[in-house]
Amino acid sequence: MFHGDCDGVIAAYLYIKKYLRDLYPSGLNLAVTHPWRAHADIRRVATGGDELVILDIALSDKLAEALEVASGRYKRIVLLDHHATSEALIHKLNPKIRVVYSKASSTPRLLAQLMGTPLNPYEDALVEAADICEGRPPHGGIDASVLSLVDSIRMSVALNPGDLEFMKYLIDLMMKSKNPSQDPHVKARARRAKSLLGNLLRILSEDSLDAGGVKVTFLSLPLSRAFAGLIGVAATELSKAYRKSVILVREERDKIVVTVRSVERNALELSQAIADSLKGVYGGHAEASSITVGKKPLGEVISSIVDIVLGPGPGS
Ligand SMILES: [Mn+2]
Repeated sequence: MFHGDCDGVIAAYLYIKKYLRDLYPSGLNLAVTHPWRAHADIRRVATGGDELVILDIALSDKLAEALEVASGRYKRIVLLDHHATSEALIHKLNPKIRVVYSKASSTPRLLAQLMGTPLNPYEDALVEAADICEGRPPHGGIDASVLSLVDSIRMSVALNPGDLEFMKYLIDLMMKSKNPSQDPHVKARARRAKSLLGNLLRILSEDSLDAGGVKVTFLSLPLSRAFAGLIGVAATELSKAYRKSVILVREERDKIVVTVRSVERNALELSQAIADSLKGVYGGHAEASSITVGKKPLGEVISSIVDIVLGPGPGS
């Protein structure tokens, strides 16, 4: 089970290639998930077997509980993750669960460190791409082919991050050492995602407000549904375009999700303050994080966030 994003799908490929090659494809049950629903997906699809592997999913109390229940159904459970917020929760896991954790730039990077053997150039390009997808700035001499990998994998996945069939398609391309950025199906999906992203960025900037050097923007329920998978990428792009931190608040059916992108690497501090004030749960990295809050009016959440960003004003 892996995270339905760029570094999640690359991590799935690398893990399978190095540790589960003999079982691929028919001996494996692949599942794609997201941090906010991983606990529910584990209950639903992790019905038992030899080994359960969870890749690139930030730990939460709910996930720890779901893994506790699942531990009775598997001989072995392995969790590999690089999210900063996971560290404090590792002690809550059943000691039978093997945890591979380090604050690496991406989960594929963590895997590369774990394997200890040098990567071949194909794998190396994918690990580099995963790092960039996770926000590490590309270094000066970076190969253009790595950047096209970033673009095509990130965008094609974002078009529908819950699409397991497409994730399997991508993993299969990588298992055959084919270049995803040259694949017609991947290219077509990436193109569609880019045109949607352009529309989304326009909507987000039109509706944004500036609060103490931070861009605060929002999406109502219908828009947040229409652009579902692209919201994280859009927040990152918006932050790059304005060279400012971005807080994107969106309404979902039964909750409010706040996405934070920080240029000052203080996303976790901001997220903690927002989560404390609105009684939510947060997770992520110094550059990118998110908070999930129970359903309340969008306007109310936005004004609380503006208050937090602006801090105590004069006379208060
Ligand atoms: Mn990820």
